[in-house]
Amino acid sequence: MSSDTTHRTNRMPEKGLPQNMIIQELEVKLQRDFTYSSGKILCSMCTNPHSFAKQIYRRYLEKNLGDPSLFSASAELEQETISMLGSLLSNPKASGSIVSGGTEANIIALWAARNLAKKERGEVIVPVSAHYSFDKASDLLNLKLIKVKLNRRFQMDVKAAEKAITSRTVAIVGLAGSTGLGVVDPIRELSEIALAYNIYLHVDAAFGGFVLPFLKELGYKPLDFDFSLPGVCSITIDPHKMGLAPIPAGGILFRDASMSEAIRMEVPYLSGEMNQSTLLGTRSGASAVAVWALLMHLGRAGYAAVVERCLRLTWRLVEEIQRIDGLGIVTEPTLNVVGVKTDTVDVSLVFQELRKRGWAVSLFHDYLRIIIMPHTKPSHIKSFLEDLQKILENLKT
Ligand code: 0PR
Repeated sequence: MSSDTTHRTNRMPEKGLPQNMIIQELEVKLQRDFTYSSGKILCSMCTNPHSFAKQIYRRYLEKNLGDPSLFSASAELEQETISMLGSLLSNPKASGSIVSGGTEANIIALWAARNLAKKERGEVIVPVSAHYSFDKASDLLNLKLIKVKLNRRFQMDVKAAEKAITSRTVAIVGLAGSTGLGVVDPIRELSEIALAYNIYLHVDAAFGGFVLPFLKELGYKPLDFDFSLPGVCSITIDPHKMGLAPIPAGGILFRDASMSEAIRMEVPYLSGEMNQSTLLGTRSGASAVAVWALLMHLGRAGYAAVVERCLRLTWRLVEEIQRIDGLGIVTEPTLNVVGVKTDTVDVSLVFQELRKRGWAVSLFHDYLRIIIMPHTKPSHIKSFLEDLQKILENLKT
């Protein structure tokens, strides 16, 4: 028996079991998992996928984009999806792929940058706030990651980035929605530097890609981050985060096809024109088709409405946090990510106490990260704040 109440399965049964029995057992075994619908998940960039996307995903499960000679229609839908995402990011001519997530997208971007630069002992300049997928990417690609400091607003320090440029620099990475605080780096300035030094600029908008394009029409301050800036070569934008798509669905978009060609592999033994520009071989066509369907179903207005709800609730949370004695925010949010700090009690104890009450938030160094996703309702935030206040009072006494 394992530490919890369910039995640990370690061998395939000799004789198969009836489906309903297995489903029953799964229901028991999976009970311990958090669910989005409970409202207790306040630490995730993922959410319950949209029901229409789930339906489409199930319907086209057998599609394999690893072999576009067999699934050429699915491959075409993938390209239409990339064009739609490209137009959301000010470049309908973008090329790219629907991939397994932000990690694969970031690896692909640095892979292309490295191959284009053709430099020995290549270096990549990232802000210290960059997602750990860049550590993975640089390790895999044998690139040295140069991490530069942040300014007072938790953005990449542009001067420090410029200073870090050497003859070995193959890419600069800017974040459009940092993992920790949802901060957007000064991408316009980075674009100018990238052009001046002729260096590849990748923008990680894994989270922000489905939020930032809507800020202006929702009355928030718009921020430049996309292909409208001429130095931006590629962008990560993940449908399985704020895009409401089923996991796995990441997106890597290149300004033009010549960039993705830097990682293109010919696969001569499969029939038809066969090449791949992704890390994975066999990969989900259902993911790409589901994203296509969801973009068509929600449209710009649908996504704007989702973003509006999340941002409104984010700001309500910020106001409430600021009213609670001993609590404050790390920085004013740009997206639906809030850093909460306390100077009266140990933040890791607050984190633990929240867990005991069933709340999942993230602990980043000295603050708690809360992400308001589409599954989060005002009632969840209300009861979260009540629990938080009780925890603070108990810890203080
Ligand atoms: N880039 C940024 C800016 C990210 O925040 C993330 C993931 C990635 C890239 C990598 O994306 P994939 O995880 O799709 O490869 N950031 C989330 C985080 O670390 C991932 C996550 C999602 C973590 C859901 C927990 C969770 O419950 O917070």
